[in-house]
Amino acid sequence: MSNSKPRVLILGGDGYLGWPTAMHFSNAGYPVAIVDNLSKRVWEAEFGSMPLWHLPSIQKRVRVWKAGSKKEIPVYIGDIAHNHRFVYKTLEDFKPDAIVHYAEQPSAPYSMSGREKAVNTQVNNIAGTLNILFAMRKYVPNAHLVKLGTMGEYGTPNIDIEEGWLEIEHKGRRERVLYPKQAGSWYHQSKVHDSNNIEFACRVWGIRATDLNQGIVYGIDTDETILHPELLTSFHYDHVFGTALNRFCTQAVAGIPLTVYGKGGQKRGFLNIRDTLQCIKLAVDNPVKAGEFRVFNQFTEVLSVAELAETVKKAAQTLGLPVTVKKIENPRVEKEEHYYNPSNESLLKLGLKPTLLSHELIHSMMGKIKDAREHIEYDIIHPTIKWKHY
Ligand code: USQ
Repeated sequence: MSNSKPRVLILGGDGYLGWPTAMHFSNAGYPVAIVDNLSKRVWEAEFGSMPLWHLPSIQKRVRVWKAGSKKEIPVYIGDIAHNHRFVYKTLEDFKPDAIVHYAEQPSAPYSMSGREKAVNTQVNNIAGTLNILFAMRKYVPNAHLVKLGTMGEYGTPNIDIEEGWLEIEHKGRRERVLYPKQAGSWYHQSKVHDSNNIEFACRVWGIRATDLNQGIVYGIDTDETILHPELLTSFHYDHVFGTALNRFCTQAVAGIPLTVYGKGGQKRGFLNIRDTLQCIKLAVDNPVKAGEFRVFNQFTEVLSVAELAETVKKAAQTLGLPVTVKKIENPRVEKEEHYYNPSNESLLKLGLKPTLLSHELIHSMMGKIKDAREHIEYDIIHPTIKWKHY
C-alpha cells in the first residue's frame, strides 16, 4: 500500500454506525464514500419504529459535514442486494482500498416477526455480501473487506469462545476450523452464512477480509457527531431496532420500568459507539494478506442483562430518577443462565483503548434523551415479537 491514506467505502453509511464511521475516517483524512439504499428508513416505518429524533437525509448530513470540515463524502444511493450492476459500477468508480460493510438488516426481532421478514433479512444480507464479493473480485481484488458480523453468531456455548477459529483434535488428528455457530435468530443466522461465504471467497479467490464479530453497541455521541446538531446519528429505543442499553436509558428517562427479558442472566459483550469507530479504524489500518479470513471479537466488556439494568437504575438514581426493573416474560428463545467466556484479545493487542460503561456515560446519554423526551412513543417499547408462537 502506498503512503497515501486508503480509500474507504462505507456500505450502510446512512445507519446508526455507518454515518459516524464515515465522518470518523473523513476527519482523519481518508478519502471516504458512502453507499446506502435508505432501506433502514423503510423497515423502521413498517413497524412505526422511528428513531428518537428526526434524522436529516444523508445528502443533508454530508452537506453539513462539508461545510464544517471542507471534506467531501460522495454518496452512492443503490441496493447492493438486488442490483449487482450498481455494486460493480460503484466499486469501479470509487476504487476503494477498504470496504466497511454495515449494509445489513440489523434487528433480530425484525427477522423473527414472520416468514417475509426472515426471507428479506437473509436475502438482503447474504445476497448483498455475495454481490460485494463478486464485485471485489472483478474490480478491486486487493481491497480489504471489513465486514460487520456479530457476537450472536456464536450463541452462548458451554465452552470458551475463540476469535472465529478453533483448533480441534479429532481421533488423533488436528485441524483449524471455523468456530461452531449457534445463532439465536434468523438475523444472527444471516451473519453466520455471510461469514461462511466470505471465508470461502478468501480461500478460493484470495480475497482479504476481516469479520468483526461485534457485541451490542450503545451510545449516542462520537467526536464527529457532536460537531453540529445535524451531524447526529440515529437512536432507537423501540422493541424492534432498539438495543438493550439504549432502551434501558430511554425507559429510565420515560419513567417506566426497565424491561429485563426473563431471568436477566443472559450475558453479552457490549461496547460504546466510540469504540466501534476505533475498532473499524484499527482493522482498516492493519489489513490482512491476500486470502486471509481474519476474525476479531469486537466488544469491551461482558455484562448480564440484569447487571446492565441495575447499572442504569443506579446511575438514574444518582440523578434523582426513581427507576424500577421489571422482569417480564422473555419473548425470545435464549438461555437465561449460562457460561460465557468470549475472547477479545486481538483488537486490544492492536491498540484498542476501551471506553467502559460508567455512570458519567449513562448520565450523558440520559441528558440527550431527556432533551428529546416529548418524542418518546410509549406504544413501541413493549416487545410484541415472539420467537415462538404459542
Ligand atoms: N433484552 C432485554 N430487554 C430488552 C431488550 C433486550 O432483556 O428490553 C435482552 C435480550 O433478550 C437479549 C439481550 O438483551 O438477551 C440483547 O438484546 P438486544 O436487543 O440488545 O441485542 P440483539 O438482539 O442481540 O442484537 C443487537 C443488534 C445486532 C447485533 C447484536 C450484537 O441489534 O445488530 O448484531 O446486538 S450481539 O448481541 O452480540 O449478537
